[in-house]
Amino acid sequence: MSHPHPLVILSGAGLSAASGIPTFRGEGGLWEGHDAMRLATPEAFAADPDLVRRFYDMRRAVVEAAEPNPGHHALAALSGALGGHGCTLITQNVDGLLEDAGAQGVVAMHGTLRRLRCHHDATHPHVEVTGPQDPAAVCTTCGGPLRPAVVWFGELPLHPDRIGLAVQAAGTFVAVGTSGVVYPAAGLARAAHAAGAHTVEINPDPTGAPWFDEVIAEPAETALPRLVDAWTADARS
Ligand code: BJW
Repeated sequence: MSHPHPLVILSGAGLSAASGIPTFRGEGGLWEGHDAMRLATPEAFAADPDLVRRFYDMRRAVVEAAEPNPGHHALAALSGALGGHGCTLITQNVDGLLEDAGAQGVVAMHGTLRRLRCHHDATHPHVEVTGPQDPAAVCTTCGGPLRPAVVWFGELPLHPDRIGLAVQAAGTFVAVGTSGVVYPAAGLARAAHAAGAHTVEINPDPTGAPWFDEVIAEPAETALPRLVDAWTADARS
């Protein structure tokens, strides 16, 4: 089936599941064993920075040991084949595995585990981090505490203008590996559908949301390599 261009792909934790990175919700998910409100809010960090730092140190260790899977590689190939005008990769994931696979211009709306930012002011210089965060390191501008440069509950996701423009212009919008629970990311497929895009969900446990025109009930790592072949063939024809 032909898919109108440009393509906009929104990925979630399911994309990285085959790389050994746990998803958030459902059986074995991160939020099953951890209380999100005690770990993933600015208030939680202010109340117990050591607890939050340890949680993200553990997450960073998992990510640093992980490799991109065929789903990441397929999306990287798609962005290479279609370019920035033909394809926008938006991800909620903070693991950087799309970039590791070679994808260019990834819009990481929930930030990254690979940098730290000032807790008081996100515009102060960010710092790259590997391994555990040094608890003694502080913001070079104001001396404030450093925290993972991820977007917590109650904070504004990044790049809203770029995302809004891409969604409004999408010919095809694909949501892959996301439960559609967390807003504003969860509203993007519906907005794309309302703006006239063909909407596709890829998820072995589909959400059942009525705004998807096509549902592919299959893991990202098997579905994406096949679909990307078809989407890039569309572009070549
Ligand atoms: C596979 C697979 C395979 C498995 N292949 N698939 C009430 C109503 C509406 C909104 C709100 C509300 N109350 C509060 C809000 C706002 C809140 C929100 O949405 N809360 C909901 C929980 C209700 N949102 C926010 O706070 C956001 N900011 C905001 O709204 O700003 C405006 C505002 C500001 C101030 C006041 C009020 C409003 C920010 C959200 C930030 C989310 N942050 C996190 C943590 C990031 C850092 C970290 O990693 O620790 O982002 S939470 C977590 O969830 C993470 C993810 O990016 C995000 C989404 O999860 P995702 O990716 O969908 O993963 P899962 O686990 O949920 O699903 C995985 C899926 O994969 C499943 O469906 C599987 O079936 C599938 N799968 N294997 C393909 N192999």
